[in-house]
Amino acid sequence: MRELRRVACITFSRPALHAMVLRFAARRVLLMLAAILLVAGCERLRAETLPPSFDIIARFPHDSNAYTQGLVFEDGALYESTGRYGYSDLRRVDLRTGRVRKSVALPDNRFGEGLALLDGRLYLLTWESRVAYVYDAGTLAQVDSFTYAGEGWGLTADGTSLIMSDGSDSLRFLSPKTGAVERVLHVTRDRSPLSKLNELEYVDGELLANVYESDWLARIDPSTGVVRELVDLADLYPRRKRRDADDVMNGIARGPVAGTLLVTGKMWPTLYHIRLRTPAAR
Ligand SMILES: [Ca+2]
Repeated sequence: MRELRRVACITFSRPALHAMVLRFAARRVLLMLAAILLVAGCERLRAETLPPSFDIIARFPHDSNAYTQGLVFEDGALYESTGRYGYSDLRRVDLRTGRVRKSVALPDNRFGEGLALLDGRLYLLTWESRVAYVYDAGTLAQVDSFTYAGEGWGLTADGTSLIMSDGSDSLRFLSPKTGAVERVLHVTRDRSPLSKLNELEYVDGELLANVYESDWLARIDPSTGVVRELVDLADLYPRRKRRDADDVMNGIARGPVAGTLLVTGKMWPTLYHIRLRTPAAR
């Protein structure tokens, strides 16, 4: 008992107490570091073992001088709009060979942007010029135009309205006749705005969007704006293989087979025919 009492009454000098506190703090830091490394290792392992989010069905040649802004495929015809001042155009392309069958140049002071096809007419945006050109899809002859506010980035159509992105989280639904705004859809992911929405494609009741400067493809509910899934397409054309001239991923079109897509990037040498491994596609 006397021994126990003595142990219970042990007192520490101040330097010894400081040393103990430091040792205790150092141990906690080491434990936290170990936990962080363990979690990071698990995340890496999980990323390495995740199945790819898509299957590549085919690869087609793509004009590596095409600064792809809009991509549309319908009834066997591939339409593409390209950007940059002095180089912008609208073109009809042979899917298999990548050859440009017919093209219409935009004025040198117009920077081509998104492209949509609705009721036999092609609609093409011009970034900051606030004018949309309307073409006959058969002849590529310009038949009309209208103006819009702000910037024009991506464009698609849901069968009734044009849907336009402007680099923000907002998508504007426009009247194809007048360009008037019918409604604005705010896109969110985990209740936060998802901005930098770029090229668009409306497929099977869903909006698909490239997210500028990323390899993500956002699957958006067109009625609520909620992102159902962000599909990572980074492995489609791995960054380590991209040439200096290759710019960002951009360009989505419905594919020639149901449930498939055609995707590419600005100045990319290849256009990919893919099928997403999403729940909706399974
Ligand atoms: Ca498109």
